[in-house]
Amino acid sequence: MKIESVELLRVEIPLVSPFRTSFGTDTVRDALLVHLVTDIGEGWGECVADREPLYSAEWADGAAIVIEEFLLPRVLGLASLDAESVGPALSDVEGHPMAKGALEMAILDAQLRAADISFGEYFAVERKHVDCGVSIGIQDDDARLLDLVGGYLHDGYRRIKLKIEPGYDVAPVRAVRERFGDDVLLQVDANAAYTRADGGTLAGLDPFGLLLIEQPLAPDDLLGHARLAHALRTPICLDESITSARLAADAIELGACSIVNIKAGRVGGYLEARRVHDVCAARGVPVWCGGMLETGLGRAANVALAALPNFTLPGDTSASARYFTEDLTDPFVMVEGRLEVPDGPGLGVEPRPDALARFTTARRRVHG
Ligand code: SMG
Ligand code: MG
Repeated sequence: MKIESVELLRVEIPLVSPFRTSFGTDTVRDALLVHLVTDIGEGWGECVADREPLYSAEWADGAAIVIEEFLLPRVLGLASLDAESVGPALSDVEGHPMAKGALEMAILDAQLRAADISFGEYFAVERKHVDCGVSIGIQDDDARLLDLVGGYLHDGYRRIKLKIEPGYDVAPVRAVRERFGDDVLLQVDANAAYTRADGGTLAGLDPFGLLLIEQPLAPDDLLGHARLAHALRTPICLDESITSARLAADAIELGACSIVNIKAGRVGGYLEARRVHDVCAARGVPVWCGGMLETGLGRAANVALAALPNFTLPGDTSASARYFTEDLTDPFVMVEGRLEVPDGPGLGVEPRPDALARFTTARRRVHG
């Protein structure tokens, strides 16, 4: 494949309600998109970097610069380009997995559309549907939280995740358990808001039968997570810490986690994400698909990835309506708590031209 032109777009899509985590509040999904035109057809990539470097070190403006100045020239310099050659071509650039992942996704999409193969077929998945969970932001009061949880359970979501932070942890979990009972699959995500000194507080979650606690401590604190895993009954799941398949293998061997959240952008793309899946599967560690408030483009790829066999827990792969009144693509609609794996060529979805025109805040041709 030969890249003829590359455009970087920014789209801003309002969220149906603010999404508050331990590190900040999002009211819109401000996404960087990569649009390729190649000699075999077009491809789309979505970068999951947020507007500010709060979830991780990357941010959308920075990712655009890195793609234009450092990643694209390496890919354009390849004698023979396909998705498999992207990771090795970019490996001398330190970090920036979300920028790398977005470019690789666009190239993979172009490659698969041209070959009439879906992302799911490329991953060799067998499932046609994936189970949906939903991630609920930090709420100002219990009444609002319980309303939200009740609404999502009524919609059919198969697992509830509550965002937590110091001072907002045991109480919301207790409130949800008291109202909705012990059968609801329930988990929490701290986004690294606790320290090694908080073991006692986190042990307070043990009586509630949670599926897991996600990323309680700092991303680089594998030892702290391993100690915590020994001290708690609730399984530890890592998100921010897992930046590669090798890191996943190390974290498992160190006892720092017994479940892994997989996000392609965090590990440099869907090919490395599949390798994370494989190392976890080989070690008997279940995985689930994380989310970064993706538009329908990223969601399509996530849903395909989540159909791999070791994704045995419901993911943060919610329906479009959980995020947006109107998605960039045709919406992902949940039926009986599941989303269908797209089966069209490539991502199987594309931006609707009218939605793209309305949501685009900036676009710049960086090649061709
Ligand atoms: O896409 O449903 C979604 C969001 C899921 O909670 C979610 N993501 O740490 O797992 C996580 C957070 C990070 C994104 S915050 C903007
Ligand atoms: Mg998380």
